[in-house]
Parts: sequence; C-alpha cells; structure tokens
Amino acid sequence: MPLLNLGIVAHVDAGKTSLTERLLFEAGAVSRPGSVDDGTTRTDSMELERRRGITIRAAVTSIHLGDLTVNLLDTPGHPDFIAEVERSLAVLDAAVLVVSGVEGVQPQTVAIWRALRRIGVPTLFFVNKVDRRGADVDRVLGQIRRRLTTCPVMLTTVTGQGGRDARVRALSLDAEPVVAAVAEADDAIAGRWLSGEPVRARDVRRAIRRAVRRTELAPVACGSAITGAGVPQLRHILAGLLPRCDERDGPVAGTVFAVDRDGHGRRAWLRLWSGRLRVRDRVALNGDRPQTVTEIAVSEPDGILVRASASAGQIAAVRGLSARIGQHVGDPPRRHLYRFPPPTRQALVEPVDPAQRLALFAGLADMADEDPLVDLRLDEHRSEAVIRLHGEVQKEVIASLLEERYGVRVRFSGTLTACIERVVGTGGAEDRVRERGNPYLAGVGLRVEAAPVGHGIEFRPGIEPGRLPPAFVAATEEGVRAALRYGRFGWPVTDCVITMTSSQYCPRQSRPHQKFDKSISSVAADFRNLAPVVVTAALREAGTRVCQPVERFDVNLPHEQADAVTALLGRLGAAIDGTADAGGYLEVSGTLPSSRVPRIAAALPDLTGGEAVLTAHFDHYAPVTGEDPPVLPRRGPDPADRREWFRAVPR
Ligand SMILES: Nc1nc2c(ncn2[C@@H]2O[C@H](COP(=O)(O)OP(=O)(O)OP(=O)(O)O)[C@@H](O)[C@H]2O)c(=O)[nH]1
Ligand SMILES: [Mg+2]
Repeated sequence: MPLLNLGIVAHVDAGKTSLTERLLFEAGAVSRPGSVDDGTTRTDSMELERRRGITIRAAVTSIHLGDLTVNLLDTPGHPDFIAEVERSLAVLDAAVLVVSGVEGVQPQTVAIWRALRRIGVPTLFFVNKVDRRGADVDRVLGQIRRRLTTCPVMLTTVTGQGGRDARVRALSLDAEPVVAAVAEADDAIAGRWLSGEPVRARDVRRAIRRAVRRTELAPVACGSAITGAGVPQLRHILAGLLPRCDERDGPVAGTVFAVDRDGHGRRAWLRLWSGRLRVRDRVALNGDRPQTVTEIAVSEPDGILVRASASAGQIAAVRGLSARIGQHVGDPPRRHLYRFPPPTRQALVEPVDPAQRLALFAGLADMADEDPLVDLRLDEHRSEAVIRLHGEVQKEVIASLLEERYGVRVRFSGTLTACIERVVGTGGAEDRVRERGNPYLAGVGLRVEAAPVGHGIEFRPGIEPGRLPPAFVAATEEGVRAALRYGRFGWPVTDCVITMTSSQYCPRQSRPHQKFDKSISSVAADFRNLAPVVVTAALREAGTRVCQPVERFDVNLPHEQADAVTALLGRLGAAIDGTADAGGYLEVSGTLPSSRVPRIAAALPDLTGGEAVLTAHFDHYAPVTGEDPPVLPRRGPDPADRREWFRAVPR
C-alpha cells in the first residue's frame, strides 16, 4: 500500500494541530475533531500541551486517503523546539507548511522553510484561518512569493474570507492562473502556454508532480482548520500531487527520530527507509553491538498498534533498542542531515525541596535521553544540574514535566549565555602514587593540546598497550571528560586532544588467606578521581579562552527603516556582511553574539511597525574580546585545588 510520511509544520499557533485534527476527522479516524482550546486533540497528548494549547513534542497519527496511507507528523511551532522540528524533517517524504491567513509569513515560517529547502523536502503551503477576521489570502500568497522566494502555485480560491462561512473551491488545473504559475517552473508547459496552444489538465498535473518532487514548485491551498473549509481540496492535493515514499527492498535501513516512554517503558521511533524489520531481529545502531528488537508497533488509523514487523516507508515504535535520537540502522539515505544548533543559554536547576535532589537527577537523566534539547551536565561531586537551553519556554516545559512525571518541584537560577572554553596551547602534568599527597593508588600523566575548531574532545591512551589494565584507562578517560565539563572559567572545555603519557598502578593483591584487598590494590575509582586533578593542572598550563555563541541573522524589513535598524545592529556589535533587495524589502544579514539577539528581537517590532522578520540561528563560537570573559561560579570541590579535592573526594 502506498505511503506518505507528511510533516505538518509552521510558526507557533498557525494551526498545525487543528489541521491535523481536522484531517483525522475528515478521514473518519475520529468521530469529531478535537480542539486545541479544549485540550482534546490526539497529537497534543502531554498534560502540559493540553493545558498550554501548544505542541512540544512531534507526534504521529495516520489516515487513509483512498489507497494512500498518510502518516501525519504534527510538530511544535515554538522556536525553543526547533530542534524537535528539524529532526522530524529528516524523516519526511513531504511537508505541509501552514501559514496563518491573518498573520501571514512569520519568522519561524521562514526558518522552517529554509530547513525544508536544505533537506530537500517537497512542500505544500496551506494558508489557514480564512474564517478569521483580517484573513487575506492574496496578501499571504504575495508574502510567500517575496519572502520565501519560491514558485508558489495557488490551487484554490476563496469567497467570503474573514467570516465563518468562507468557502473554498478548487481551481481546475488547466485554469489560466494555474498554468501561468506552473509555466514558471516547467519549460514544456511554458512553451505551450506562451505559443497559445491549449494546455491539458493532465499535463499540468504531471508537471506539478515533477516540479514538486524536485522542490522547484510549491502548491498552495487555503482554508480553515476549524470550519473545515478547503480541507477536502487539501486532501485531494495531498493524494494527487505530492510524491509518495519510495518503498525499497534490501537490507533494513532506518533513522531514529524520537525516543519516548509510555506505561510499558522506553520506545525508539524509527523511520524505515528500506527492508523489513521483524520482532526478534538483531540490529546494530551506528554499527555498534547488535541488539534484539522485542516489540514493534506501527502507526495506523486506529492508533499505534503492535505488529510482527514493519516495512520500508513505515514509522515504527520499537522496543528493545537502547537507541538515541539521530542514530541509524543500516545505511539510510539522509544520515548527515541532522544539524542541531547547540543551545545558547544555560541555567542551574534545583529542587525546591533539597531532599528531592536524587529524584531530580533521575528525572532529568530520563528527559535528556528522550530529548536531546535537554543538554544536561550532572555532577555528582558538586551535586548540581546545569541545563543548556534554547529559550524560556523550554524552562517552563522542563519544570512542568518534572513536576508531573516525577513529582519534583524545581526552580531555575538566572539564565546565562552558554559559553565554552577552547584550549589555546599545550600543557602537561603528572601525579605519581604516594607522592605530593596523592591519596589514590593511581599514577597518571596527561598532556593537553589544542585541536581544530569542531574537533571536540579526543582522548588518547598514549601509553604502551597492556601497561595499564583497560578498565583503568577507561576510568581515566571518564575522569578527564568529567573534569573538562568545567574549565578554568567554569565553562565546558572543548576542541582538544588529551594524551596519557604515563601511568602507575598497584596490581590486584591479597593478604594471605584473605580476599581481594582494596587498601593495597588499585581500583577504577582511583583513576577516575585522580584524572581530574591531573588534567586540570595540564589545562592550566595549556591555557583556555572563553568563547561565546555567535548567531547568523537575517532581517527582512521595509527600506524606510533601514537606517534605524542598521544603526541599532551596529550598537549591539553586529557584523553586517550583506544587504540585498528581496521583493521590495531590504534583507540585511550578518553575525551577532547570541547574548544580544534578544535585544534586537525586542526592539524590531517598535522600530519597524511590526514589519520586520528576524531569523537568527547559531553559527559559531568566537572568543570574547574587549571585556573580561564571563566566569561561571563554581560549586563543590575544585580539582585545581589539590588538597581540597583530596579531602572532598576520599579514596
Ligand atoms: N478561526 C480559526 N482559528 C484557528 C484555525 N486554526 C487554528 N485556530 C486556532 O489557533 C490557535 C492555535 O491553533 P493550533 O492548532 O494549536 O496551532 P499550532 O500551529 O498547532 O500551535 P503550536 O503547536 O503551539 O505551534 C487555537 O486557538 C486554534 O483554535 C482556523 O482555521 N481558524
Ligand atoms: Mg500544535
């Protein structure tokens, strides 16, 4: 049976969840459309989603459209959750980009459109809310053409827009405006049309399909997710003009795009690209050790149903695999397309009741596993949890999930821009057994060297193989990585190579007639606890530099306000590297430290009468210059202070 994995994407509140619900209703999958405002939709199933009326997690539902099965992926629209959308995009065959007929093209519309183009997802626009006062489909179509610089083809007309009885009609494919628009993307149609020959609907349909698949043309329909106007026409377009997924035989290939937990435990959500996956199959994720699939459930119109197998094209919820988001089975066609921008802010999270610290850590660890957005730095010695964040709404979501699911009430300390530290030179240090107060039965030498930007942390057991038991090498690496989460200024250290240059240990010994004696034999903890002291000393010698996140921005604004906006950008330290005319608007682009982005975002609406569209996304880290680097205060023992560390972390 043919399949279509269809994403419903848009700026926040454009109507994605309402449209998903309406499509479910019209397909007979639900007996009446659920409502976001009453908290009764199928895809917003989390308590918080229902209460707030926003989507936080992407959710899958399915409908039949004639012979076609469509898996609908409802996605979040709030910019804090863009990574959630981005990882859904990579598993789609096509997307409906919903644009509000009243608000028109909004910043997140532009951001999502760009991501869709980058990944090459065929897209259809749905101009929603034609029943609301102020709706103006032509104006929105103009914005799509100008701001998204695509070739949109309007396939419907609307009468009575702005009121509850707005009606939508499909245009015939051989109608003049349709043919004229398709001619922009298809030479054969253009040739016929320009020479005045009749153009048949059949040929236009074929041309549209071809151009949509190549992402050279985007069909546009309008309607209302609430009244249902235009939804039958939309269904028709979905079934007839969008490319369906290619079902491929061969070895199993799939991409993990979500992880969640239900009453029965953890599930990994997999989009299968080829082959058939069966229960009890042993599969390797990213080429690791194979694991056994213990259950497969597939999204169908009646819900997520347990099945013996799933095949190419399907979306399956799989148990038994300790899979992480972004991992793959076999050889998927789109493996390199994940691009998670790193979170640019961070905050400390603490339980309101100090007795709940362990429960908090456990809850956060679960959440970090399900959601790569929750970038957690747990530290048992400091007993604190730092979360890296994309925005304020995400904070609220984390707090409410912790309370709902784990019964832990939390508070956040003030949010900061999340910096990193990069190593600048080379340094070394060594600690030997029973010297300089070393309480551990371990000796370690480490060298720290700067590595190229983007290299991350590389650990090399540089000593002769076999000189140190592998468990102790692994424990050293663990201690090194833990210590590098806090550099000299308190920020995580990255882009360096750590090499082990020497080692000492006390072999496993027993006193006569006794079992293993820890007091005279090294254990892994000796290495794990000593490594932070050594690597911190080596790092001091190598030196680090604090780097802040810098974003690439684009402001699309009316020409008249150009001077005011560029002056403000200059004052905020932006480097402008391009200005261009974009369909009567001015497009100013450049880079700006993340910490200043909220200020420009807050000032723009007033400066431009709400006309400017700002998009900004993480670009790179750059050294903080011209001011003292920000310092993150330390809590708990500091391995730079040997004596304090040895006392606080006893053997
Ligand atoms: N009048 C009218 N209201 C609509 C329409 N579609 C959605 N709404 C309303 O707009 C609000 C947002 O709708 P949602 O469906 O939650 O929008 P969303 O895009 O899923 O929002 P997020 O998931 O939070 O990004 C709700 O109050 C809906 O009732 C429509 O076609 N007409
Ligand atoms: Mg929603």
